[in-house]
Amino acid sequence: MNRSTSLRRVPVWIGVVALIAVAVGAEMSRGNDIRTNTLWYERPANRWMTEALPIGNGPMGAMLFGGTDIERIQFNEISLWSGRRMATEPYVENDDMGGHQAFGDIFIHLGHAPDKVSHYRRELNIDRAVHRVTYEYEGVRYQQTAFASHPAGVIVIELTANKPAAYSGRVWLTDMHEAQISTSSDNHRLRSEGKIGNGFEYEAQLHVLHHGGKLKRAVPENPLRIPVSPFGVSFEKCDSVSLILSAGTNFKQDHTTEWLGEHPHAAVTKRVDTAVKRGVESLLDEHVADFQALFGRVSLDLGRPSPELLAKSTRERLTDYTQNNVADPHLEALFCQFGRYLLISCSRPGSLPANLQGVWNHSNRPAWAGDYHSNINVEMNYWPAEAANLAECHVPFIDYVDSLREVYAKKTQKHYGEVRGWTLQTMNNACGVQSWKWNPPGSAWYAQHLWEHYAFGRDIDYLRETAYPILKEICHFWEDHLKRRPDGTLVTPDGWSPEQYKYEPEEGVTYDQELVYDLFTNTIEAADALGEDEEFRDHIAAMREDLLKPAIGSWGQLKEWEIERDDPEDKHRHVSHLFALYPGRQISMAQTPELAEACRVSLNARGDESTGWSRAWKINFWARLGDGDRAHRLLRSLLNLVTGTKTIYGDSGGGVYSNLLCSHPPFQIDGNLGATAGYCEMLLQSHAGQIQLLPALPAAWPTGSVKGLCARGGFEVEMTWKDSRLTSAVIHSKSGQPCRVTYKDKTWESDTKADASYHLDQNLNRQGDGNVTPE
Ligand code: FUC
Repeated sequence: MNRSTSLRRVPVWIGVVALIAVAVGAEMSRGNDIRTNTLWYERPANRWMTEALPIGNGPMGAMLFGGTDIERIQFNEISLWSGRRMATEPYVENDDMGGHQAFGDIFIHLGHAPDKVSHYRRELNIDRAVHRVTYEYEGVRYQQTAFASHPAGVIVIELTANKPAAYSGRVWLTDMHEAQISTSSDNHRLRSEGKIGNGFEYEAQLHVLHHGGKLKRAVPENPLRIPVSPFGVSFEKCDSVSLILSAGTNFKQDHTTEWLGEHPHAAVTKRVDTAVKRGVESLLDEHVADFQALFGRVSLDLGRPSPELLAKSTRERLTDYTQNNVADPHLEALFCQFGRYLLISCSRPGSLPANLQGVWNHSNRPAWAGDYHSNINVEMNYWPAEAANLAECHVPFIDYVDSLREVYAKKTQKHYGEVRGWTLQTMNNACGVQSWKWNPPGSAWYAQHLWEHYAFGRDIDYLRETAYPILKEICHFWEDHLKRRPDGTLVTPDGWSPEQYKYEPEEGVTYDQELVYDLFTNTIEAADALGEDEEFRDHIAAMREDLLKPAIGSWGQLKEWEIERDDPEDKHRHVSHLFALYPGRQISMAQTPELAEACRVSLNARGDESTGWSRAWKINFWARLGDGDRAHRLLRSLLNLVTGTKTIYGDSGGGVYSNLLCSHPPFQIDGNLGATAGYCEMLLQSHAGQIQLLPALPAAWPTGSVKGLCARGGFEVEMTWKDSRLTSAVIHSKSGQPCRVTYKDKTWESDTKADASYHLDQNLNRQGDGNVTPE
């Protein structure tokens, strides 16, 4: 499936920004520049989940430990799934969805005893997506550089030293499913090739390059005290050693082939061969340019850190922040950008979308199967995609939805009887198998993402060819499934407010009603944009009128159910009835202030502390309520340093690990990505027919600047502020849509000119001659 039409055209000026970013990145990488977005630590990682650092190129991810005695690089491929594959012909009912699988590890035995190592530093520079380990051992300065290249499709690890012949050691490749591991006759390449019971074939190849010294087959003796294949490669007295890894499966995103494609051998071989010929330096240059073309679009400055803070490792800064209540807006900005880093690293066009752990997974039985969870989690993964200027990273999710329509339609008909369209269950694998509870408005939630990709990007061909047909078929489901009461009201018949176990399915649950409303609104606007399908559009608009609407309950709360069951003591992590506030737009401060106030009452009752993702959602809610300080309080509560990895559903354990990965617990990436969306909502909103500048700026960020955030209608925004007041703004219009900009009580209306930038001062007066700067 080629979605190239859905990729937005990148205006020249973004390219220029990217080039500047490349130059600044190169400058910054030399020192400890405060502009650098870097996570760093004084010790190697001991634990995968809480300490190791992630790199990824979309389909492949790796977690790096930075060991000096034994280095471990654990890796994944997004399509390696156990469980069944769903097909339509013949259609067989099945709910064995298996789980996302771990792939393998690279172990490098270097033998540099930790107690003799000095000047150790392990860092992940997220401006460049490069992981680096440096240290001294017995008078030699060692350096490991690792990155995951999207264009080359490989992971590269380079070991260098400041003295010749410094490297002697061994490399092993392991596999999590007992594949055969072979070593090529020239000892340069290790290869694992296996098959999972469900028919998925997979392969990894690891090429070992060296300068100086020699390579030979490692003897079966294993100093690692961990199970590895009998053969590895040993290197002796090398000046440098580089490892090039690629992996793949025969997964194909096509149910008509039962999700199976070609054996990955040829593609993996080609990627590794090509990368070996290119060499590490050229691969690194290409990787940094590719990564920065996405990452460099947004810069965020929330305040300069003191030299004392800068001298501290990320773990120490988090400890100060969590335990000593130290203000650290620079760390907060880093956490925002870390979400963008993660999304770029695990969600690139051409492969599966980010699952519960993105792509990083060290277990064959990950929590909740590492699945695509439809009642909040996979959607939250994609909340920042458009607003944080990563529209391309949204494409894997859109392709995934597209790939499942037909299989989901079959199952929907089995379950609901004579209905058109489709919806889905809560737990989902990559190949159409679903399990656990039905989530009737789940497909409407997916449809919101298809709409948002258009709303921000304004690619009318994408809307016509990809998004609209899907929106329409999901509307068909609701046309057939909604129940009309004698008084004319339309209600969803069998709803469940996730995951409130106490109640049986019932009519008119707020979560369902709001999602159907959102679907209808998006479909109406889509038909208007296309100028087509008037009759259907009007029919949907009439149905939307009749939908049961959100209502206010006896204690001022937004009612979660039609029957008043809301308990002010209920601290449930799901806050599904506030969908209409965020990410929906049925409720807003500007248009429905009373309902917005009811959301505030509900949120106060629910409380702040919960699982990681729940805290992230609440940042977005408070931002939409225009309460920057409360949103910031939630951000602080999410940036809570924790270590526990056992599953907890309640209010303890939610936060982040020292590697900044979000803790549900355990690790779940939705909280990282949902938080990044939250920052966007604090700084810029565009859901209510206008662009609001700094709608929820907290007192904790009195001075700052942001560049590159996106607004619906095809806009990019740059702002500076000082003493908690806007000082300047540049609105860049890509598509020439009219726009209304607001800041506090001021408003400004734009012309309709594509590819134009409008420079505004703090009073929203245009600055400069002629006011419009065409590109
Ligand atoms: C939902 C949540 C859980 C968890 C799971 C993956 O079911 O209720 O907290 O995040 O998804």
